[in-house]
Amino acid sequence: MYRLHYWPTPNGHKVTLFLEEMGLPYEIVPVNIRAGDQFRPEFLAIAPNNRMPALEDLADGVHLFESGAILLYLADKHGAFIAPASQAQKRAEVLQWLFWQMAGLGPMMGQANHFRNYAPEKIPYGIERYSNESARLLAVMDKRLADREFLAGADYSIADMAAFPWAKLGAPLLADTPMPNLQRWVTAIAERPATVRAYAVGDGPAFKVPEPTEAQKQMLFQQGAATVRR
Ligand SMILES: N[C@@H](CCC(=O)N[C@@H](CS)C(=O)NCC(=O)O)C(=O)O
Repeated sequence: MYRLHYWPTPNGHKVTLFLEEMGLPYEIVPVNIRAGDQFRPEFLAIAPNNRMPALEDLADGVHLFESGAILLYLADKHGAFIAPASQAQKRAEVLQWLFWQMAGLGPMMGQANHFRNYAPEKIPYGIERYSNESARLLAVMDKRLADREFLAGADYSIADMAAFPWAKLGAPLLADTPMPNLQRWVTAIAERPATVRAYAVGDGPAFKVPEPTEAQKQMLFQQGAATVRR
């Protein structure tokens, strides 16, 4: 049994994608990041970075944060969606694209979204810098997917689960750059029954909250060292 500390953002969806693919039992603890749930002491005890998702493996007494680490933990534990260490190259294909997503696509698209939609002033340099870098990363994916079904090869893997929730939001950044391979991949993953179930979890009533207020935006977007030390 797993306990998933979750809010329906791209990083949250990554974990429900895995749990639903495997049909694993889990309960959800909503972490309403607009209401400040990420600062609750019981959440910080397992997620000191005050970011969700975090996972508790109740059967084995393990807890961890960071969506990529969670995917890797689950994949290794269940022997699914990643090759074992004995198949070194196949495993490396998954790991490199998982880390590429965690260090590149996710952070860059996150900043592009921030500068385009939430920054109090429209700063053209910031918008262009992060939009261009996100589009570049999506083009890397499009090229990679030209001659293979999934990022790591023929098999759906945790690298795809990490990249999908971000890549499916990429259209606004790709206005005049058609990416047919990426689009084919997004459509194929979106149509998987487990993906439909995973996203349905995030549509539940617990997650229906109004647009963030100005005070909530400040709490989310003006964090610094003092936020951690208070
Ligand atoms: N690298 C982290 C990023 C997690 C992250 O940024 N979570 C955001 C929502 S997508 C969050 O919890 N934000 C709360 C806050 O900014 O205070 C991961 O992949 O788990």
